[in-house]
Amino acid sequence: MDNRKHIEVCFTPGEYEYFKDEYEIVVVIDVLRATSAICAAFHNGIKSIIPVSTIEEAQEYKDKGYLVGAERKGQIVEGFDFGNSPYSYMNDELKDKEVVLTTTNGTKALNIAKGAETVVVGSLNNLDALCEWLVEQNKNTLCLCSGWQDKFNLEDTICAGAISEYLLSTGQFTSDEDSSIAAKYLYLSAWDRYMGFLKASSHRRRLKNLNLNEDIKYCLTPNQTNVIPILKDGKLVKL
Ligand code: 3SL
Repeated sequence: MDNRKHIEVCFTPGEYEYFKDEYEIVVVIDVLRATSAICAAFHNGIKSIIPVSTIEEAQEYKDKGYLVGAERKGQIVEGFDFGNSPYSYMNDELKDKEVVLTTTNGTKALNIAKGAETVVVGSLNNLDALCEWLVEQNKNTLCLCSGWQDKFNLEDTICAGAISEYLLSTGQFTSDEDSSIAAKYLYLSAWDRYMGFLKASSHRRRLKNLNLNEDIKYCLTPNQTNVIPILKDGKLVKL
């Protein structure tokens, strides 16, 4: 009997319904930039983040006096406190604070996954720490890529492929889905040159046009932190 656990990849939130219910752990990935910013926030001592899907929900929290980050199409939404840059969260004033965050795709994916037994946040920035923890858990695991407006994107898929490759290399895990195999091969083509490989990717172009090159470099640099944000009762906290 094959006792190995599954590590699989779902390319977009729109496909999640075909995968859900089979996995104990869901890793939500939005490399550019939501899950990288969330990891940066916890690395810098934030207490918790409430991810919300819509600007309306974010506004309700703002009206109640919360600090609220809001991003749409790469830009800070007018009237909110900050957006989605990892650098916005490297700020001592946010230490031990609870903030609310809404982003185009990342917080939407987190909310779609929230019915899963365990939901954690993945990025290239916390890659090794996350993979070591997933191996210890030894549970069926799904990487949910946030994509861009329900379309496939390269950077989240490459990160999912990196996680898959690490877990498969232990011999404890197996992958069946073609999406998982494709993610692994994309990662193997890109692992030593993320910036170059992603040069033509749609979201890298979008962010470059907004002069967000430093954010891109930060988000594509692996293993800058050991934090693993986890969803508990609708809030992200540090594991
Ligand atoms: O889609 C998202 O959640 C964001 O990360 C997009 S952006 O990088 O802020 O443009």
